[in-house]
Amino acid sequence: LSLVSRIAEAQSTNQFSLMYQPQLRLSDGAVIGVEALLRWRRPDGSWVRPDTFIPVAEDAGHIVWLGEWVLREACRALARWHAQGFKGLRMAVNVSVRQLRDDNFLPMAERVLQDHGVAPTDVELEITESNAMEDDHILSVVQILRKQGFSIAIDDFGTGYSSLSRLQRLPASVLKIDRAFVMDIDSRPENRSIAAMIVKVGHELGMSVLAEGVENPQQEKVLRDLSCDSGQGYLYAKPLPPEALEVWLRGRM
Ligand code: G
Ligand code: G
Ligand code: G
Ligand code: MN
Ligand code: NA
Repeated sequence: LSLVSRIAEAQSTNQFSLMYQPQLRLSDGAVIGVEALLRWRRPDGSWVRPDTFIPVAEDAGHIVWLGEWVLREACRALARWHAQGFKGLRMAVNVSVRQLRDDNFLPMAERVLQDHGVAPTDVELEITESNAMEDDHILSVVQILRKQGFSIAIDDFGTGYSSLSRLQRLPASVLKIDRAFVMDIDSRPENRSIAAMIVKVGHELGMSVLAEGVENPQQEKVLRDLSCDSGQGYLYAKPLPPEALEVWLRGRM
């Protein structure tokens, strides 16, 4: 059985779940949100990595319904956490460009949020920058989402297809520094310089900048010195199942 055909079967037998990783403001350590990360666990207990199955789901178009499930599941969790008193918590959800290309994306997103009583301002859509973002149709969809109040984050910035000209055209509110540049930020001056440049460019364009993959206090200190706004990584918490995230939040918020 091919991976593609196993994706639909995995959905119907509840093999997909979401893990949540906290995002913190660096100036005071306040929890600003969580990122929902899709996980696939097979009946034999083994995990299929997202880097393996998401590109396949994108190519086959499965990401359209799978992404809708992710948004619904994440909104359901967020509504519950708001009701539990974690006010102001935001939910970041990864969205593939393939989903934005789907004619039904805007009405789908509106309906899913309404169903769960979640406001667009509580949701951040993380989009990995790619060539497809040159596309005028994609740009107009992103503009509409911004007008509706969604926050837009550019994921994995600094790798792949990133370009400064494209960044200027994108109505994004958050820039996420790829963890490749955060990794050796306390020991490699080149990485520190690249991170410093990304923070500067982000702020010049009116964006908030978030560092991915913060693993130790030394990296956190460098990022704070560079005026990076927020961070996410194993230093604070790894991606957690919902129950474990609730326990973590109770100790923090
Ligand atoms: O958490 P992890 O490093 O395993 O995630 C690997 C990649 O999978 C990340 O870069 C992330 O952008 C992507 N990813 C995780 N969850 C989702 C999702 O729900 N939708 C999409 N499109 N990508 C996701
Ligand atoms: O107005 P807009 O939704 O684009 O702003 C998105 C976020 O980016 C807001 O939370 C805002 O506070 C933040 N932001 C905008 N400009 C700057 C800046 O120059 N520095 C910092 N640290 N944050 C900024
Ligand atoms: O969507 P994005 O590409 O940002 O996905 C983040 C990925 O990075 C997830 O797969 C998550 O498991 C992983 N991750 C999160 N925090 C850390 C960290 O501190 N170190 C490392 N090595 N990976 C991390
Ligand atoms: Mn992401
Ligand atoms: Na990503």
